[in-house]
Amino acid sequence: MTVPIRIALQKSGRLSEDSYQLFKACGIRFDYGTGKLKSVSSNFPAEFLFLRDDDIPGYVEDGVADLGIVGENVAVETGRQVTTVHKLGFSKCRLSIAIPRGTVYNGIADLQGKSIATSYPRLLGTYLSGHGIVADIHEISGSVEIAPSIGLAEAICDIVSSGSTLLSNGLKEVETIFRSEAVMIAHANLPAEKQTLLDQLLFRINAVQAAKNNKYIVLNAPNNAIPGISKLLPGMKAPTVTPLATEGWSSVHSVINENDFWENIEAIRAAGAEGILVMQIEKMIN
Ligand code: PRT
Ligand code: ZN
Repeated sequence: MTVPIRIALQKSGRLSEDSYQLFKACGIRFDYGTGKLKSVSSNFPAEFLFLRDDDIPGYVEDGVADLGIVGENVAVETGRQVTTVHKLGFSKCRLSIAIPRGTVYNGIADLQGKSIATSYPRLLGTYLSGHGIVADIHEISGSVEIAPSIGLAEAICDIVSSGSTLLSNGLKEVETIFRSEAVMIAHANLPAEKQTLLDQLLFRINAVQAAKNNKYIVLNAPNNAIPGISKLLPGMKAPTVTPLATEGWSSVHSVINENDFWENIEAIRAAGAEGILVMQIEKMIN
């Protein structure tokens, strides 16, 4: 019998829902959000543990869990010996230094000798020493953004997403020290059978992510426009071109990348395409 792979997920927080949705899109079913601390998948050899995100790297390092999903900020800050096996593309944010809005800032040298409150002393310390800055780092575990207004520190270093928390606390972002997204981390020495399960999981995750990053496109064009359009739509190998019932016309089927979709679609229209349909792809396997 296969020993299940143990996967640690955040119990409740910014990573939880997207982590669950990722496994769901990979066809892996398990009970989630029931308040339980552990759940066994009904259709994949996996067991899920629901924990606080800060504890996940430690559990993975110790081998209590084989895999975990955390923000890169947490993975690096905890300093645990784990392997980052995949970037997951959600919970994107940045770790930034911010100061009161009215304070003049000419560059990082202005932070020399300043007091900075943060929950990320390791990441901040590495960044500052890399820039030759010695500052007084105050480690606090929450509500970092109020530190300057209560006189605890002259600056802060905290996670920023939209920037609205900084704005509403009268702060301005002056240095971005780290960019983060959710990552899958793994125990450093997985036994062979667990590595096989991880490979199966990564195969599914790649298919789901590729599908998310691409769209299926169908269009009609006069035959003389097909070579030009095909160049713009290379697809997975080459586009599928089939004749239309109307003489001299063809239909082109391909995939188009989500990132530069609007730019490319203009070029495709200019090359002679019409009747363009764009559809979501559920899974994409190269
Ligand atoms: O309870 P547990 O310890 O498990 O959760 P937590 O409260 O420590 O973490 P949680 O759920 O808040 O965040 C989990 C992870 O999500 C973080 O480690 C980041 O990798 C990522 N993430 C993405 C964020 C944000 N966006 C974010 N906006 N983590 C925190 N914030 C906070 C930030 O600390 C600040 O207070 O949101 C505020 C800033 O947001 P904006 O939009 O106002 O800029
Ligand atoms: Zn946490």
